[in-house]
Amino acid sequence: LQTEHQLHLALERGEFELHYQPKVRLGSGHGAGSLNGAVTGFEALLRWRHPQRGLVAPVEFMSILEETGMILAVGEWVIGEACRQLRTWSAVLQEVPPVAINLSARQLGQAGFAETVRAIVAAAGVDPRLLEFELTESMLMADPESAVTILQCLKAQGMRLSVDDFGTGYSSLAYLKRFPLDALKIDRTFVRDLPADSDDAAITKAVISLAHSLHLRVVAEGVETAAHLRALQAYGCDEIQGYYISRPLPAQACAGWLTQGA
Ligand code: G
Ligand code: G
Ligand code: MN
Ligand code: NA
Repeated sequence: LQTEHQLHLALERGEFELHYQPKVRLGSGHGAGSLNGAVTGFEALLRWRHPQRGLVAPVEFMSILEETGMILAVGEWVIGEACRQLRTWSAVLQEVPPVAINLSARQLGQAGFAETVRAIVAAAGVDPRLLEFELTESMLMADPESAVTILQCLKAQGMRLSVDDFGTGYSSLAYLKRFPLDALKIDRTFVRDLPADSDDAAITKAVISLAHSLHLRVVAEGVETAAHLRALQAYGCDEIQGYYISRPLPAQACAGWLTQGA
């Protein structure tokens, strides 16, 4: 496959890069104007800097990485790169917010994944508490017993764990309780039509209530308008992420968020 070969070359040639999208705290007193002071972390998002095509988004290549198993090598690069970035930020800042990394099912199912992560993070000399992993419900529920074991290993190393796209898959509440989670991320499909859509409003409030009952933080994704922000604030959502706050940014462009944040 032409593209598979190209992706191998991309990894060898260092054409992958991470962009970072801030998440911000949604305290009751905050207006949109003061959000820079409330960064709680960044989500790392993979991009391919193609010499001719420019910046290529994961929708164009993630399925190939997953089908071919290349996601294991690229995923290790992502963890290492996030650690290098954390080191860079730690050198110039007193307080560095954690970076969240998306995982694929193949990575979670890989034998020795937790040990691989431990080795990468130790080699980079990064505090494991500065790393968070985002997992989808389908990844967790495919083999929940082994997911519990792997998540416990990652948690024991100090990493944070969150469920991505929450509400779009099938989670067993019994397992939600057993996974050592820190946060649920409400999928952006539930946020898009807030506050007008009363079903989405009901679902969002229910997820926030469920999360808080389980002592988890709630992050709403896909916040694109002031109306989204205000609705989520009224429902008691803890954190928000989305284009209204910031697009995913190249590392060098995060400075404004870092210096005023944490
Ligand atoms: O960045 P963007 O919104 O285009 O991402 C599209 C999808 O690709 C999202 O589902 C996101 O979780 C996924 N994705 C982005 N970066 C990574 C990554 O480093 N690893 C994995 N496994 N998925 C990623
Ligand atoms: O599946 P996951 O939640 O990891 O996907 C993250 C994706 O969502 C990234 O590709 C990111 O670029 C995208 N994204 C981030 N904020 C917004 C937003 O406000 N609106 C939309 N439509 N997409 C967003
Ligand atoms: Mn994500
Ligand atoms: Na998501």
